[in-house]
Amino acid sequence: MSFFEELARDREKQIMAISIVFFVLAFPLYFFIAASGADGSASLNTLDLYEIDGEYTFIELDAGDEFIANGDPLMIDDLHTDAIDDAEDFNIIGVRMTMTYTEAEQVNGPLCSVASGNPADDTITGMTMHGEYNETATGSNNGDSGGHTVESYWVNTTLIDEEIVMMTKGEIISEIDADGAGLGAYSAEISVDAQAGNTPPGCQRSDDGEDVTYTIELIVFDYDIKPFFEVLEEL
Ligand SMILES: [Ca+2]
Ligand SMILES: [Ca+2]
Repeated sequence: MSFFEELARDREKQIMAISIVFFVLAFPLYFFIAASGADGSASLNTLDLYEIDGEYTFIELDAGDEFIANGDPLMIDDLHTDAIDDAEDFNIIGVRMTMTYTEAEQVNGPLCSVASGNPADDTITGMTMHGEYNETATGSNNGDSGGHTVESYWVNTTLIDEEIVMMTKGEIISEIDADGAGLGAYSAEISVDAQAGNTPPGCQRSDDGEDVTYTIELIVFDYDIKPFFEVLEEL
């Protein structure tokens, strides 16, 4: 009786043959999957030279133009990333508030048309707040006009500024990926410390505050971490 005739009759041999075929197919597949999995985690944990290739974009969260009275801060509350479509898909690494302002002082007196003096600088302070991350920056209108920006980050921007780093891919991601830290509530505050300028005889100056135009934007950083040698090959 030939092997195949035996196989056709013997149930035990049939099971054995099926098992052999199964293992012959399954083992290479198993090792292939195991190897590719090991490779993936190895690239995350292997110390190597990498280039961080990224791009900044800004998403407006709020904007306005308000007269802010001296010593009476403007509170900007109730800002939330829920108002932004697909916010959870963005790597929100920080927030920035840009402020621009002019100078308006009132002059009053019989001799103002002769000599009205000069305005004095106002100090404008902006603060952004998001969870535990608060940042403050101060600017001056220099008695005329001006502007300044306050920026707050919750990732390592120093690393972003480096062109080539010697780290593991996992470490780089943990430093530059916000991992959801940019989601949630935001608020801001702008205050004006107004100063009235000098007053020649017969003319008075007063300064009630200042008109401030502001924009609050989320800072989004899209990145790609490339092995440095791959970058070299591209050149
Ligand atoms: Ca002033
Ligand atoms: Ca003013």
